[in-house]
Amino acid sequence: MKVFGALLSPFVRKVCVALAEKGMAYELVLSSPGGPDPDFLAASPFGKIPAIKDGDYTLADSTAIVTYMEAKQPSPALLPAEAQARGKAMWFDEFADTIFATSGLKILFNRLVGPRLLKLPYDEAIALQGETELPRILDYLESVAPEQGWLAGEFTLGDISVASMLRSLSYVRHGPDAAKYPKTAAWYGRVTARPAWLAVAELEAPVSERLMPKD
Ligand SMILES: N[C@@H](CCC(=O)N[C@@H](CS)C(=O)NCC(=O)O)C(=O)O
Repeated sequence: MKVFGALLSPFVRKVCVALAEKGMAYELVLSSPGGPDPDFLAASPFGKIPAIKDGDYTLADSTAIVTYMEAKQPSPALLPAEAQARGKAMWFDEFADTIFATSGLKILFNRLVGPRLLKLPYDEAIALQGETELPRILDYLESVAPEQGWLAGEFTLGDISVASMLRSLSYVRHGPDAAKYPKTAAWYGRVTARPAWLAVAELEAPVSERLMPKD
């Protein structure tokens, strides 16, 4: 399976970690939003990352892709069978991809992706706005982060999605803060110690070496 994208993106990292959790082989094809690879554009009708090509089958959107993977290879499950746990897993995935990403990406795009990577117009005022929105989101996360184990009881897509958003924010100095958010930081530590996460982190290492703040 080909995954089009770049590992700085929380959505791309989420798909790669989910594939690694399932032990499914993939090739990461470095792609930026918008193109120009025709295979990527065919897989992602709106030019967003990630997208996949699996044989002749193409699909965009991280949650759609993981849902496809889950049906294709149900074990180990990332979406629980039990109703309440599945509902919570989807909630945390949605929380990460919409509420958290809406604010977090204001910072990531306007401090890193726009100015340093894609050389696109950026606006520090939008980054500052994202920063004012983050505390409510991080306070919520701290209130639901479990003392042990995972966000939805068992380990699910929700853990991967939320941790991946936090990982991307560490590129702009908004990663987990153990002093302020100890339960979140401990849970994040558990997610990022899993072999699947570590395998993707190894792929991401050249990106982090280049772009992570040094102090
Ligand atoms: N809901 C989508 C969001 C994908 C997304 O917005 N990706 C960003 C990169 S982090 C992107 O491609 N942005 C470019 C654009 O919106 O045109 C998913 O989960 O895959």
